[in-house]
Amino acid sequence: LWELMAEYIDSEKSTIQKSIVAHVEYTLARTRFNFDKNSCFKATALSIRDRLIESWNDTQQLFTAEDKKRVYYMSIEFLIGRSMQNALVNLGLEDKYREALEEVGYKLEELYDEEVDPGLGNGGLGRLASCFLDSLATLDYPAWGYGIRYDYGIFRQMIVKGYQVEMPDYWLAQMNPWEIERSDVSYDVYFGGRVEKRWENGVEKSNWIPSETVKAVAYDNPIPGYDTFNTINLRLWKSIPTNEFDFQSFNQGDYFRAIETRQKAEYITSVLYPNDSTPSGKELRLRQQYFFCCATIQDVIRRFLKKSRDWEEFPDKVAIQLNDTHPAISIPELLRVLVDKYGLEWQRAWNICYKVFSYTNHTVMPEALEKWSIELFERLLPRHLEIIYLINFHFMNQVGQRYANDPKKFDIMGYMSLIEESRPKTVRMANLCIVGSHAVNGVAALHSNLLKTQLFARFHEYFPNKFQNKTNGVTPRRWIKCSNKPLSDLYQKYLESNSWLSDLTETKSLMRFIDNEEFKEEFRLAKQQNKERLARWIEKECGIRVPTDAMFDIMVKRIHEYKRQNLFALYMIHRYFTLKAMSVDDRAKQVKRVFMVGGKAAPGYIAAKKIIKLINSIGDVVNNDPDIGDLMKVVFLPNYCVSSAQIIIPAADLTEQISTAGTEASGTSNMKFVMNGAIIMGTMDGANVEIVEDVGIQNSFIFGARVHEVDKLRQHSGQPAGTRLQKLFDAVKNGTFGNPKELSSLIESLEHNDVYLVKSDFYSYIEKQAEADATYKNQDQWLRMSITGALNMGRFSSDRTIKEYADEIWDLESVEIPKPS
Ligand code: 26Y
Repeated sequence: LWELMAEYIDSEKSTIQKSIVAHVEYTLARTRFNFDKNSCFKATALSIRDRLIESWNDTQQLFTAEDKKRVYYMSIEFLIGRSMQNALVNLGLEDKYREALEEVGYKLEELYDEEVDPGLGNGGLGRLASCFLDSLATLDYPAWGYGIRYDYGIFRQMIVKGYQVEMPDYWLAQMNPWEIERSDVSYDVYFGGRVEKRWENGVEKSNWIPSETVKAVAYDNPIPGYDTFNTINLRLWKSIPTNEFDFQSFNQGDYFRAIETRQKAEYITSVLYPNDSTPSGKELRLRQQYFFCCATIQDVIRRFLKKSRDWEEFPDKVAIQLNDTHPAISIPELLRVLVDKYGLEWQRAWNICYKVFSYTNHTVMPEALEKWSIELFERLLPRHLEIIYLINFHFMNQVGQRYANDPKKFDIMGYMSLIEESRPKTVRMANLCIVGSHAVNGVAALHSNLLKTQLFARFHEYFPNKFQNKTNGVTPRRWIKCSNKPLSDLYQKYLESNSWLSDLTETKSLMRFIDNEEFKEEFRLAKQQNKERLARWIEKECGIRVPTDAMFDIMVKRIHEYKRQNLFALYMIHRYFTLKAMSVDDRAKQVKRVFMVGGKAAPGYIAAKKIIKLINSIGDVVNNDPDIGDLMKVVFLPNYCVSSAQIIIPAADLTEQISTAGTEASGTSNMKFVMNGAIIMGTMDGANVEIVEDVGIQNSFIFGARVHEVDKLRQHSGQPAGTRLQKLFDAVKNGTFGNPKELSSLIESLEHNDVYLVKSDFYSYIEKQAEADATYKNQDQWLRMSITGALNMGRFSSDRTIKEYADEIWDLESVEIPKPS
């Protein structure tokens, strides 16, 4: 048997080698004389893609044959991250490829680093979409992702003299070996113009006569599931000009105008908006949204109509999940197509429509909700505006009837209306989504409750059954298996299988080893290896040497006032001053810490950029102070992205999850960190609440105001800071850390209008930090807390989340390619 096995493995190995060599020779047209690392990466990627295409084809054929309901996950962002390792892990081929490549003279891990990291998203929302695709494929659901193929992803962040500098991310400069261009799959998308009315058999009919056309071309990205043959599709749209349209200009000899129109068309998908949570209100952004909704709806309908049938069946075959309000125009777009193109009566179209859609909200902060000015909407999408008015007309009638005898009737209607009677008048995209969907969900229990009781309270009263919770999750394939080899090997060894990767709750059974010294030592060593890997990365990227016997205290996420990187910075200053005030003997007894912060600030978000500068300035002072040495280091980790997250997260001892209670909808890095053995320093916000439920509050450091206390505390946001905090404020204001002309506004806003309660949470924060130090001194206790956390995170696998969506929102069944027996 062994011989047979060996021969089989060997043949697999040579198949891999042959396929790589064939791609080097015929696809890349290279020889062994110019076969470098990057061409080896490309050839390897292409050989993996060949396998993906096979399973992808089988999967699509099966989905078509079975004709079960499909779910379409619509998201304007997908933060895919690198694909090679993920594909190999999911296909179960990582070891075979490693061996095959070794003989060719390359280390697989080095090839991984050759891949660009597609950053087609800003942060949590985009990364969630990608974790969801991984789980949808793994659980064999008939699912598609739909989004935009931006030419430029999220900017590359450079830190120059402590400031963020944004560089364009032209990620397609090198060929993208994963995607499949489908020039045959394309749709026209229209903008502008006017609406014509005519009467047919006593019914008014509308016809949109647009003034602009562009083409949407499909680019398909295979998404393999783990331990299954199913491979699903992420279809991203690119905009290109249409030919017919400019014929006229050409004929009239207006050559330059024709070229201009063509460039305008290409412009639509050229760049991702780098604003996280602050709507830009820009025309191009609305164009992007409609562009991708229009193409997607056409594609979905075409697939539905392949089997001729009744429109009433549409909701039995199609579920569309809206990832926030960004794809909301899909709702009026589907209605438009059903009514104007296929001639359905309004009420019939409406009954179909709301059953198809469901909407996920990702924020409770009112200023982050999307609104589009009526003026812009009318200019770009005149027919859609009419349809939105019509939806609103019917809805307002119903609301008016329901509250007919309520003295506040008109207030309630004003609040629920899809139209805001402000200057300028706007369309409220969240209200459109709530009314046009059969289910609305938040992304963590606390957040979903806030939606019901605060932000959407009136809607919840009106549609009590619409509101649900779907606590976020992350994929253990990327976030443990790919990013933390030492921990994965440990799980494999003690669980004697890899089935924990399909059911993360299995790791809990390892709690039986919590007193086993050998197990604990191996767990500790795994963390140590990850810390050393990160230290090497930091030395290479930032030129700073950090001690790996220090506590690694890490905060990585988009820079935002509500997330409170400023609170973390103030703690660093506090700790620095405390150390400075100590005797040499006392200093020697302190826990060493390396503070790390990473994250991008939206280019126009001045306060966020100042926070980056402040942290770098603190680093300049602390890192160069001979009194401090290795006792404390402050590092800003540049260009935080999916691929750096995979190195950073597994190395953390402590993770800062310190948003003001009630502001962070869920957070997902909190899950990744705890799964990888970090302990939470955090507030009772977002999914922290549920994580603490499962891992135990005694295994976390929880501080600060609870959500029910926040409103009252805000009323005293001008209160004095207290002596210890005021001292830190003064230090920034008098220039101890960076130029006070630039940075003191950060402090002044806390002094006068501390919206996010930095002052009132500060003292309980530093107390918890002291407790973390004390605990860290007891390494055995720290290790137990860390292990207990990691082993109890089963619920936060995105597999659990996706099963809940499938059962409770989409009514979806899995369709699995049979495994060969
Ligand atoms: C309107 C537009 C500018 C916009 C663009 C991006 C608005 C919002 C966003 C992104 C939001 C986002 O990433 N939200 C995060 O979603 C995560 C996944 O649900 C949550 O874990 C996290 O708390 C939330 O901030």
